[in-house]
Amino acid sequence: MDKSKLSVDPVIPNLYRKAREEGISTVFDRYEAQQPQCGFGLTGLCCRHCVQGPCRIDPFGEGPQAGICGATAEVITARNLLRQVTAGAAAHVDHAYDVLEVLEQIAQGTESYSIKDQEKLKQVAFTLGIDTANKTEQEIVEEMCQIIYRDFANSGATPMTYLKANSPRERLETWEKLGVLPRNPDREIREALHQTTMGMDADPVNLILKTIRLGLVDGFAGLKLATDLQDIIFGTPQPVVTEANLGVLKEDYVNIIVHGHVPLLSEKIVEWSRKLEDEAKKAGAKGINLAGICCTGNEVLMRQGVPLATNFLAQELAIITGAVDLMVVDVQCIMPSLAEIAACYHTRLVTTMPIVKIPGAEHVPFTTETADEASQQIVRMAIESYQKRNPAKVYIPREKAKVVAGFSVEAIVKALAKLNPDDPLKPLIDNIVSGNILGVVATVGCNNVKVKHDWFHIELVKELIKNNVLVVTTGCSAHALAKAGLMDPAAAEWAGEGLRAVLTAIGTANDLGGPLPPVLHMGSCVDNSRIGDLVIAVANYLKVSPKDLPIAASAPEYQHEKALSIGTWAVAMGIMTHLGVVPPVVGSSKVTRILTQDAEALIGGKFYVETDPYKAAAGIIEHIKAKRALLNL
Ligand code: NFS
Ligand code: SF4
Repeated sequence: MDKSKLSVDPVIPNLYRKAREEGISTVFDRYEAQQPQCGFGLTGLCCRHCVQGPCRIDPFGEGPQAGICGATAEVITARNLLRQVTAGAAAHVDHAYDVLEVLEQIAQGTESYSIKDQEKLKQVAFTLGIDTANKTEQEIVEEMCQIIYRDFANSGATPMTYLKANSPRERLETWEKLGVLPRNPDREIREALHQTTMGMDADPVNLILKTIRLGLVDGFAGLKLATDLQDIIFGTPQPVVTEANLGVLKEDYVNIIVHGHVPLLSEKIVEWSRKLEDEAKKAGAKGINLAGICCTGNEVLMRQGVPLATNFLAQELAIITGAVDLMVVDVQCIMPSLAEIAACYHTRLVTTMPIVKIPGAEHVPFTTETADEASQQIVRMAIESYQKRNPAKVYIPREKAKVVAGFSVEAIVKALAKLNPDDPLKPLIDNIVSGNILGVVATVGCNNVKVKHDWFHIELVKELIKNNVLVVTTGCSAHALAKAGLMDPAAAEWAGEGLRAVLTAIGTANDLGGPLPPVLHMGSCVDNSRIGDLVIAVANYLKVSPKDLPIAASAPEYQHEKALSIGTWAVAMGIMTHLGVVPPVVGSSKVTRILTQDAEALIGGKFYVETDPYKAAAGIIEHIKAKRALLNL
């Protein structure tokens, strides 16, 4: 494959060539081997929901227009989308539930974890209506767990407490009117799977409304719940300075990479890498160097300043440096190919979760009870592995970028408070009103091998900031922008004049000796809930609905089902959500029209599909300007 077409990340071509020379195939080669990909699948027109199938609908109208059971294009595409969004929501809810169990174990006295952020605990307790006066920390945690567990045990029609407690009234009314308020999240996931089996729902509108409901399940029982509880246990992020790209690997250190999503594991690896530093020195290394990939990388970057190795699409190339002594993974976005590639080097690949085992990897079971022992064992395995590293196979790229990250809502408010201690949101709002900030866009989501790696993220964001749009970001989008230097305060130079002035004013007021970066890293994909919180705070301040704000979201290179469920939640929040990759629904013009047009009148948000970054930027800016006009700005 032509190296120049793979990525805009400067480290990729050399590593890709190294892989080829060593006879290793990567995601790029496997993608090529899959060409041409099936047109029925690409457009969502293939159904395998029963064993009479697979059935396919001819998009050109010449062949069959219904599956064997009679399901039409609109039924099949809507049903497939609902299944994907349900799977995405299930992944996030399962993640949040794991953290909830640990919170409960803290109340029961486990020594593996503790409460780091009492402030956040009180804030979440307050939101849930818990009276914290005269209660011990343990009592507050117990009560909080009970309330949240009740959502998961609820057998009636009552909507989820966690959603109700965290949503603006106008949104709740809209969702109620549409009949999309979720009840018990587990029940919603179960029902959606039922609803999409053979011989069930054949009404595309009803299927799409259920999809929106599952988006809300994701947003509140997944994203918001996970972020809140993780902040309580591990602390709410505050600004950190670190670095990004494979240049963060170090030749004479034990290099450990954490990859996956849930900080329960990665935080422990950080802790034990620091504690076992001396053992690494005894083994001849200068110390232990930790770096992250994917969203668990974001979690430890935001809270611990751990540097970022790379994002989703380059996870294999990290191993191809030959300098990774051990890669430890938990859940989600882990390519099964890693085991085969690690076997070509001294790299040890370690799985830790009962639901993620990869033949060829070593498995070290990780539970709350074994968290400390397992983490020590894994760090020691890395130290052993370091001694087997083959210098002849090592190539560490030089490239890395400076990153200022850690922008939780709390951190943003704290920075703004330096400008106006009594009314911290006012400077932000004033600058939006004056037009210094034209609007705010969240770029989120993955890499997708169908798009030149990182290219869409970077080009889109450069266009936006040039036009005075403030960009907040999470996930692998944040990684792309970090590696491209957009989280270095020096990148404020690329921002338009108005935005640059605001970034400089905030930076100066906070004694940063320069501006804030034009792109604010708000965390992992579950931390999209932070963006939701910020949107709600600004909307409440202005006494409008989130749907009225001059904002948008974009998933330029998304691939995962989780990205589809997050996008659906954003649309349900009233936010126009751009997709840079065509979603597999275009086989039905009706379903496409509902999602990209009709949705706006119903719920305030809609999907906007555009595969050219410059046109997408223009479309987003046009949307922001239209929203400003409606607010008389
Ligand atoms: Ni989000 Fe994060 Fe990356 Fe996509 Fe995967 S790591 S949870 S799904 S690929 S952004
Ligand atoms: Fe075909 Fe209907 Fe079965 Fe789907 S559910 S595979 S369309 S017969």
